[in-house]
Amino acid sequence: MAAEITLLGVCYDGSSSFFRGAASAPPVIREALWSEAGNPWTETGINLSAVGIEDEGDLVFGEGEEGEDVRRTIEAAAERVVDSGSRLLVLGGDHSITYPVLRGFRPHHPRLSVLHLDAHPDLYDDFEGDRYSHACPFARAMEEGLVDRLVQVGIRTMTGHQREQARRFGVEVMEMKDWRDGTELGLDGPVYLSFDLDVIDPGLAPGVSHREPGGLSVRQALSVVQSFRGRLIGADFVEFNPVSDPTGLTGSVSAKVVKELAGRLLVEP
Ligand SMILES: [Mn+2]
Repeated sequence: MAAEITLLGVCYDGSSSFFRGAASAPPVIREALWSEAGNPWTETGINLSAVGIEDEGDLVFGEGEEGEDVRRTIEAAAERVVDSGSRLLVLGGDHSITYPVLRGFRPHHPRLSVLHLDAHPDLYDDFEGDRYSHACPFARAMEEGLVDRLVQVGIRTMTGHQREQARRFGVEVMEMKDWRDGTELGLDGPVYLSFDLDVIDPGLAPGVSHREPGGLSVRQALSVVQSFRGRLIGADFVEFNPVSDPTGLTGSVSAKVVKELAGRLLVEP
């Protein structure tokens, strides 16, 4: 029988535009997740030590390993897990990995919504000449029809071009400036959640590559994860950069979010 949840680390930051380091995140998140400083229970009452969590370990890509081969490897690994019937929880890595992961999901989900928490819309047609940059994954996913609905929460870095892209693809953008707690996102059916850590205010989670002030509190972000409607069928957690987290605080925040994502993956609506 397939494990209920499969963890997969993707140690890749070759598509980061500004500051590398996210590739080193997966082992740091695991260590914080299972640390004896805490316990394995989610806030929603699930003991993660008692459920079937399989850890596939990490896909590790070396310096200079980029491009099509990397994307194919990530897609194939995601698809293997989805095929097995287990729910995939991906630990990134930079945000570029979401596009190949969604390619792995799509064949099994003729109907698929994506809930995307992020400071950035990541809708650039290309970024500095790279169409597969971590600033572009949702442009690629929408172009390819990998997603039926894309709902973004926490956005606070819109540009004219990305506003145009959002209109073109019919993206439902909930900008941070307009956010109200308890906003009903209108999701139903299968949902994939892509959680970019920089959606959280950098005062609370400074270990990211692009600090964008004015974000969600940890509590607000957890509340979205715990309470949106729909059935969570897979998730990724990306853009934690341990290089800019000397105190380890952001590692703790990361583990907390990943824990509640895992709990939510186990909830049957
Ligand atoms: Mn971001």
